[in-house]
Amino acid sequence: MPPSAPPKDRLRLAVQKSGRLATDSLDLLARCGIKVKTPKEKLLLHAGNFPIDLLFVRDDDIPQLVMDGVCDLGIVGTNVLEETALQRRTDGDGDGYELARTLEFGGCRLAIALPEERTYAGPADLAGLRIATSYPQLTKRFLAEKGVAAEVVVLSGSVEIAPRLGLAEAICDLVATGSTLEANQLRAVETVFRSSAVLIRAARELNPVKAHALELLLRRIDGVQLAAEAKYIMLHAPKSALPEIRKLLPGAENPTLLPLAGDESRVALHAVCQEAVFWETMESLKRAGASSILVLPIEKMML
Ligand code: PRT
Ligand code: ZN
Repeated sequence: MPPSAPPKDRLRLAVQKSGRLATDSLDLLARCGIKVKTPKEKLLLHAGNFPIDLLFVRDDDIPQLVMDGVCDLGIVGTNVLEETALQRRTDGDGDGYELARTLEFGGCRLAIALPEERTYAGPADLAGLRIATSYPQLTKRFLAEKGVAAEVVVLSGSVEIAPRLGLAEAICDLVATGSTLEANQLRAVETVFRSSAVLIRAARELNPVKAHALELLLRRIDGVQLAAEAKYIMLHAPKSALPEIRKLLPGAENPTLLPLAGDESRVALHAVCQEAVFWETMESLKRAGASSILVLPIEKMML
């Protein structure tokens, strides 16, 4: 059993113990300078260099750990979060949490899929079907919004084989690449919910020590996410080509211009590009007169 209440001076963050969000969650924390040494055999780990403890649990438990006040923070998919919140509202339980940050991993969608051979013209075609899912609340909400009466069959896993087993005519499951659906001769016909990982926090107020730690953590997450796409670009260019070259740099503010030794007509340009720099951009820069183009990754940013 997890400890009942987080300590006064350390944040407690629930993360998935193992699964699709586990590695990305720990990677994000590591890039925020939060390192936990011991492997995840332990339920609760203390970060040595930041006032935060990590609680390793199943992803399904994360929303309620935060909503019940056992953890201050949690990293979870919005699919699980919204399903839990709807269930708790149905059960009359509180569902207090706040979205702290949307994270750039765990992207997927909850979709209704039908056997490939089945025709589909719109939601009305789902009427009277049995739809197997691990997300009954989100599925029922979608059906209610579309005014469709269908039966929802709750399965905890392997939902994609339900039609073959004769348990249902349709499924409502998470889709990322679509290869699981394809392997089971199913095709997605409706998107019920778009999901990504998020950092959530308990709705209650934190004491000043924890509030300060959370503020630092959020700033670091912003720094990591800002830097994810950003690139540092360096190139040489004729002074006359600078207006065109500056227009080609994606999301760059004022670049730095430096003289080149022994060449009055050309300069070195350094700039931070906030957006991805593709090969096509580099080729356009080259055509505009740039040379010696270097694109470097940026690890962290603080604006
Ligand atoms: O043990 P625990 O309960 O913690 O883990 P779990 O098995 O319930 O969840 P896990 O690790 O599979 O997923 C955790 C979270 O990752 C989900 O709640 C989503 O927020 C997110 N996520 C992102 C996904 C996917 N992509 C995904 N593709 N979760 C599951 N899938 C499954 C999907 O259910 C289907 O079986 O992958 C299959 C489809 O993938 P494609 O690529 O073939 O379309
Ligand atoms: Zn789970």
